[in-house]
Amino acid sequence: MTDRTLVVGGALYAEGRLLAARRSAPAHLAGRWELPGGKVEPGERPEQALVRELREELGVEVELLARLPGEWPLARPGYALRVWAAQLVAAHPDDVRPLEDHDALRWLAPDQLWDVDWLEHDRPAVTEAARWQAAR
Ligand code: 9L3
Ligand code: MG
Repeated sequence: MTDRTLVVGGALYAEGRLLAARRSAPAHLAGRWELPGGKVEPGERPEQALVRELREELGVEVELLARLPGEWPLARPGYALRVWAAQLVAAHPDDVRPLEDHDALRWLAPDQLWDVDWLEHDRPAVTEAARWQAAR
């Protein structure tokens, strides 16, 4: 039995750009940017949870490409973040909209990765995503 809660995030790429999503809630996270995703539910595999979260939050179907190496503790005690690189299935990046939990999206080119105010604990994941993309 573990009391650890796994949070999964997507490093979602389209046309060489990484999606950053600005949180609208809760208040202490609002305005900060993240790799979209959320909590794994009981009985769910992390990969399934990520596909579900990106469908709920962005209305998109995604294909997971690779688990990025690493797992990062989040500000909430007992929470840890794992991230997968992913790509859109049959959708254009301009058609992706924030449906819940976010109020803005940006597709960041490699030289724009640090233009947004990422949540502290997402920064190492963004670094890993950039490394993964550069090696592709
Ligand atoms: N969180 C941090 N970075 C991320 C994600 C998807 C989530 N890339 C944090 C914010 C919340 C917790 O994990 O404290 C649960 O996320 P959500 O279910 O509210 O998206
Ligand atoms: Mg979420």
